[in-house]
Amino acid sequence: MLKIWGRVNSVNVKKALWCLEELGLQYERIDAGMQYGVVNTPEYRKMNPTGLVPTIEDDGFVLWESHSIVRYLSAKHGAGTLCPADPRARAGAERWMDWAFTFQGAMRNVFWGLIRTPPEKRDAKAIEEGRAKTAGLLPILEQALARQPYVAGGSLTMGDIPIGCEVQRWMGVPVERPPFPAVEAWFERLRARPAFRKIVDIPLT
Ligand SMILES: N[C@@H](CCC(=O)N[C@@H](CS)C(=O)NCC(=O)O)C(=O)O
Repeated sequence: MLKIWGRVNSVNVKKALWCLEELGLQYERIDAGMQYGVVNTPEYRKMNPTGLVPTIEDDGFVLWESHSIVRYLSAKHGAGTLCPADPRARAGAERWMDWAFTFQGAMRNVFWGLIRTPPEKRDAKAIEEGRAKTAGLLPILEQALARQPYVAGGSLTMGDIPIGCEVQRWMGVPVERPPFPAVEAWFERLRARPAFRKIVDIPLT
């Protein structure tokens, strides 16, 4: 059975888990990272020299980097669905996967500041800068989703997975959010999916 290492509150682990669930695959998850450790053991470092999560092992094939894992699983088990068959449609989906790391970078101080830092230690300036930067990126996603229900077209693809996980954090942090109706409608479509509710849309910790 496929194995995945990573704690459930990691945004990057969520991407791989959501993909596994969408594809209906069986897997064994092993807690790793932060309070669980594991990532600094020689055995883990041999699999993943970055010491980060997630990592998967699929019948002897080891892979790390969450977006590469989502690409791999989608190509192997979701060809024509999560992984579009047409090269241009596939590239369109992958473009949003790459852009999700831009979004993650903007959100980093907002998430860490408000969710993982005690109030007395928060850097309000860094949080506000991150909030403004994230709000400044959202019109790009809004324009795409005003044209079509999912980032790469009419149905859910791997392109929605990383950015869906990142936007869940944006929707969950206590900040002022300018209205983005198409993004909000897309987020509700994601929320209607059992796999998204089970893996991604859980309280932020
Ligand atoms: N680009 C990598 C980044 C992985 C990463 O930064 N993972 C974080 C969790 S989201 C991590 O391992 N943090 C340290 C830890 O949990 O111990 C990926 O997408 O897989």
